[in-house]
Amino acid sequence: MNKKQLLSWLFILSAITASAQQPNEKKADKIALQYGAHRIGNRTDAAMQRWRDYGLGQFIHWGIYAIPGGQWEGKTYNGAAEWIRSWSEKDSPANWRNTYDNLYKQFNPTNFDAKQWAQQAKDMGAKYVIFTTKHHDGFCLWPSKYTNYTIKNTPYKKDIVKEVVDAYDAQGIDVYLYFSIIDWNHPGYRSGTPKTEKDIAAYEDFKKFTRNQLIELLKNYPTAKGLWFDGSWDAAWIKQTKWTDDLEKELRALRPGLIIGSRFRADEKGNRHFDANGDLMGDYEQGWERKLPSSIEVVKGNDWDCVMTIPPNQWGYNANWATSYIKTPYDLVGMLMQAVSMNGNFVINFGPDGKGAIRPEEANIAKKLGEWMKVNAEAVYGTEYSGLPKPDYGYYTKKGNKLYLTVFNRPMNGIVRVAIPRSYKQRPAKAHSLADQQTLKLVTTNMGMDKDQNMYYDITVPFAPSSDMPFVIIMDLNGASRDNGSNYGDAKT
Ligand code: FHN
Repeated sequence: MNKKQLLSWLFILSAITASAQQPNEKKADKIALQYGAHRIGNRTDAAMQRWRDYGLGQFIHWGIYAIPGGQWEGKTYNGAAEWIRSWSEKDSPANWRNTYDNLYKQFNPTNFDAKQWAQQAKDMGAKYVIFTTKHHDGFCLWPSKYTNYTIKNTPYKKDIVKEVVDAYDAQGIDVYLYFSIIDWNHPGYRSGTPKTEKDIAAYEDFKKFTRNQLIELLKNYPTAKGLWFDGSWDAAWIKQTKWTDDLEKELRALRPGLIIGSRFRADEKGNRHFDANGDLMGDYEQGWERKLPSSIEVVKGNDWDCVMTIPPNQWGYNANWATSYIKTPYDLVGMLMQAVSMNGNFVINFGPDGKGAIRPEEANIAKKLGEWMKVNAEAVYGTEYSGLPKPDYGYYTKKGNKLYLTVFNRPMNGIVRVAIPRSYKQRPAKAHSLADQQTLKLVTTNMGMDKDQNMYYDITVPFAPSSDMPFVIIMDLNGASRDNGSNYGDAKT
């Protein structure tokens, strides 16, 4: 190697090292914060490792809003169905608020079968479920001691949260309790910062109530693995820096190993998710709602989850799915692999109807996903970012010495060309298909490109696609880290 070649290699190496460091990059000059992140970097304990390995989760939005399902008296609410209580006077049926606030008196989900839900989630391949104990309307699916607006005072009466926790626990699916800070039912709830004495006292009452309910949930459901917070964006809540910080510590002390995302509290500068120093406040980033990061750099090395609706933006049951695009199992597998390929969990939302049934479209999606997961889950559970650039064929995931390529774009000539940067420590030695364990022909290919930074491995995929779903190639990364081509032809310019 001549001096020029050596210098250019050093330059490439330093560029690679710099880009590899980017995900963990933090601001150099930190400001002193009392209520910022409690920890720098990801948690390393067993509970969090378990969370990290889930890959696929289920979200369930269920509550009183499932009764109207986005419409009432022939009128259609033009928003997310679980927000229907906030229907404006101008567009809604007369006396709507009052109607909504009395709907719980008819909540009697006679088709609800927690065991059936849990079985369906298990068959889909979900490793955890996030269940709405209380959404913004304030209605509690557990018999909270601190309000009358609960399941206990409906014709159904029974503790739905307990039924869900027990059924999912029995299936080995971890449960996370969704809890909305916003509570439209509590008289002390305020969105704007309380200013008058009366408002301040009312909000103090609301804070006590919120704390009581959270402690109650952790005590009532001791197997729940974490709390999934929502509705924490109000100015009033953001201002409660010390109080929320203390409460978070109290909840964690009550339940060692408890997992809480980045949506609970704000730092003293009013920052949510990330504090003023850019450090994550919580155990994982909870900002990926109905969106996915475009590259690994964007997630900055943090744990994260993506929660996704099947229609565009409906979480609770909406009777009318006819006019919107409904994501297909293919779409969802694509999103799942995009998430896990960048160290994220992917959580698909279901909105059961007012009687407790999961709609046929969702049941079908769960079934199709389950069929795919049954064959390909090895590429999902416990895998991580491969350290390789994203291939055009689909997504890489990695576990130990195994590199998984989930192929969405099958090449016309049936040869998948895997490009591995020369700087990458491992090399594919063998390949086989996950679906049928068939060995696939793998040859190294010297493309003879000038100053090429990649090495190429051609894998013949002999099978004609047996379905319209993606398939997975597994590569054993035990190959020696040696070059598969000489540089004899490199230009001297
Ligand atoms: O307003 C809610 C919405 O209804 C839904 O619960 C989602 C789920 O992440 N969270 C809020 C919007 O961010």
